[in-house]
Amino acid sequence: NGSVTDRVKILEKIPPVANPQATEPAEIASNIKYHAHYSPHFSPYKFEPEQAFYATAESVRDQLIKQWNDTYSHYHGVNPKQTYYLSMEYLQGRALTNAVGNLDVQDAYANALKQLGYALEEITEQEKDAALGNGGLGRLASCFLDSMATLSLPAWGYGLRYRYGLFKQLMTKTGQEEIAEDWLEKFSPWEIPRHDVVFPIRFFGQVEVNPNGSRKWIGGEVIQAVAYDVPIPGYKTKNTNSLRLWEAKARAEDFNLFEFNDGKYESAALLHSRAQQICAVLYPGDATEDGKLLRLKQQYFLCSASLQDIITRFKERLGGKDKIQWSEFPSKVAVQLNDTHPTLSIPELMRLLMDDEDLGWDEAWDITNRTIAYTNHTVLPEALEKWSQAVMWKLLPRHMEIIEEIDKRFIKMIQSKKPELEGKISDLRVLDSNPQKPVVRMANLCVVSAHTVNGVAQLHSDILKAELFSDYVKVWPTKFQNKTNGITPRRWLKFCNPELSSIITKWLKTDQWVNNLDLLVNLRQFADSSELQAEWESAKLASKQRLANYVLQVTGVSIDPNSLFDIQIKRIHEYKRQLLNILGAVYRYKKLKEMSPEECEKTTPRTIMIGGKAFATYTNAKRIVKLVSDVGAVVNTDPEVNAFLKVVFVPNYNVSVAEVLIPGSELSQHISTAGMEASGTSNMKFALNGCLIIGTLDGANVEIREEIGQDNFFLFGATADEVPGLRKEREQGLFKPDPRFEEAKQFIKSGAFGSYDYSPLLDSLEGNSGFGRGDYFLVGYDFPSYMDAQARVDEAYKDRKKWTKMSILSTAGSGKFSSDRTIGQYAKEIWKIDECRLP
Ligand code: T68
Repeated sequence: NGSVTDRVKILEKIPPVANPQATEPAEIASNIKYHAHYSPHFSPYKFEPEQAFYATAESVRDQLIKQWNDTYSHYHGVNPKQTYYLSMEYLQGRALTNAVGNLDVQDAYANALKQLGYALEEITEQEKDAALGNGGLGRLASCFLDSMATLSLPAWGYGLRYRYGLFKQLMTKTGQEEIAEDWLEKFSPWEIPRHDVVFPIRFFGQVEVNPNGSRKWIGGEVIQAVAYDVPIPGYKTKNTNSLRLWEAKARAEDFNLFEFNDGKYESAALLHSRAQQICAVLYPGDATEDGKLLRLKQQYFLCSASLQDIITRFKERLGGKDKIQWSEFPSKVAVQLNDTHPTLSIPELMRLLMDDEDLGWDEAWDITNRTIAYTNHTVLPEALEKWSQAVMWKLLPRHMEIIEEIDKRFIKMIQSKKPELEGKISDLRVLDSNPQKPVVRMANLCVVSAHTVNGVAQLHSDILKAELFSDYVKVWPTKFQNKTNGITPRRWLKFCNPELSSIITKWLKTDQWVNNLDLLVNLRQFADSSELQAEWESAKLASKQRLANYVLQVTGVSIDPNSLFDIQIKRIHEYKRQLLNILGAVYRYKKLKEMSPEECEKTTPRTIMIGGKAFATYTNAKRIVKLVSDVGAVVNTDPEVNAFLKVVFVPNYNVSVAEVLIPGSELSQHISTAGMEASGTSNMKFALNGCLIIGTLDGANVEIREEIGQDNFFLFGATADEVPGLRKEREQGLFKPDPRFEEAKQFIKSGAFGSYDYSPLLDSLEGNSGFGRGDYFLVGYDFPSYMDAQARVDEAYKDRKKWTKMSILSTAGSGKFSSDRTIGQYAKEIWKIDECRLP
């Protein structure tokens, strides 16, 4: 890497040429130079890494735009049934590595950048993560987009273009602090504004009844939804799909010039500032009434804009037939709701069909039902969305009329067809008319209206059928399905772990595994080969070294790549039990302190890393973050134990941090209370990268263990069917805690990790937690079996040959967890769509 003047000199020698089809390094370098000069976002002649990143990204985008246009016109011509994936969240992470990888121009780009004085990695590091999501649900949506494009499926994502995505987590003396993450600070090179794709969105107002009985929603305030397309390239296909993100904008005529000239600047621009609020932040705090209203506006904004767009395209593709066959709509359109957040699509589609297209109720209902499917991602009662009827009447009066009618007709249907469920009606209804707080239950609205409802792992889907939705199963026995989650092997193995990927390709003698992940089973036959094991271990060591460098850079803590790298990364939540992990670490630390130096030498040295964000208003989660970092501060500076234990809180966990952590992991923790984690997806990423799992029989852990073999999985803890009984026993005071559990808690209480008041956290583990649900997550009950499993881990790690074999078998058994498999099943079993591959 030369100096600035060197780079300018190099740059001078390269002619700027815009060529979206460039594949040769020299042509690509010219294309990059073209953008550095003629897409003038920066002052000319600056070609620092940042400018080089934007110019490189724009040159990649040229190619994406070409493929996107070709794909769009292909779909337009063939007019196949198309899926629309509606999600309030996408966790796309960085796009450059993925785009050049999927376009298969990685080497050419590396070479072109070399000519310009840069290494590709240096440039990709410049990109900010697009973090338009919270956690697993958002990342799942992004993996699905990758698989839909890779399978050449006519399928688009719809979402919101948040100005500020998920907050940036700063670690300070008091724990987590949130600051706004400005992913659009400069601009995003990946989005293409479509100023011609604009739809009006109404809020508030009233319902007008016409003399013929038809109804129309009028008045209120109207803002505009403008489309921004993010191209989604598939791997080994030219199909490039779209993630269409909506931005809210007020109309020019709503800017009150008269008032502005009169000095009333704020009221003059009132609608403009209200429009801006809609896409300002991902998941605005909804503790206040205004916050709730804003969140509801966001949801409706996504649903209405997307459905208007879908209907417009449906009409366009009918190719000038003067009579629209609405009954054909469900054979051209499948809409998938990612959780209940886009539920308003249901009454919105009904409204558009009835009020704008003059269809009758029965026809509109039939179309809506045959179009919409719903995915559930949680059984936690507090996470099931409920909206106040009062707020809904105010914001969406026509939709409330429609929801009331859906509710009324559902009750009637049950009374006539399933009279035995009469007593259950009040639980099954869409409206909860409890006079204290009348609400709309969004999950019920989805189940009643959608043609298919699915869970995200087998155990979760079974629980939905047996518990949460059991009575609906009696009404619609075939409505419920399972679609076990998956992850894209492109981002989560090929691109983030190139060392391991090449080894796999070498041993399988093909790189076909990248889009046929089942081929990984063929690694099993080599699991005992000492040659493969040596290569495997050296790839792991390289990734561990990279991870150690990263940890040093962001925390200042130096960790030993020869210690066992043990990682738990996910949102901080009590049910995910980071507290169990840290209590285990505390116990380990205390025992090390009691050991002689010789005894310490016999232990397995460990580096425990925990990362994740706590929701800003979730105080107990924030206390957990604080406890982890306090334990780290003591342990990491204690010379007696330093060589045997380190505890690191990895700050600001996000997609690109995961891409460094996962390849370098050897053990990962997926230790939720059984029955509470719907699936988990990082468990799949870790297993795929040859990391062993310590975990409960929860979510997709169950299926991972089946696939990779029970001997390769460190299992512990109560099972989902035992949990309710154990909670009861706990309430009745029948629980006898393990002395190790008491000792760990006592050690924290003694002030060993500082004087911060952890009592609310520790008290939550007692019978009298104040919530009336002492140790609801059963940390105390599972602690002894967790510690026993950890002891098995320590033993297993001492036998390196055996450990490496287990690691190989983890990767070999991960084929099922490709999101290509998941999306293939959605396409066939729910959406009924076929591949529509660009020739
Ligand atoms: C997760 N859910 C599940 N919710 O917890 C996880 N955002 O088990 C599963 O693997 C994953 O979904 C994918 O299926 C979430 O991530 C959210 O992020 C959420 C919840 C409410 C509102 C907004």
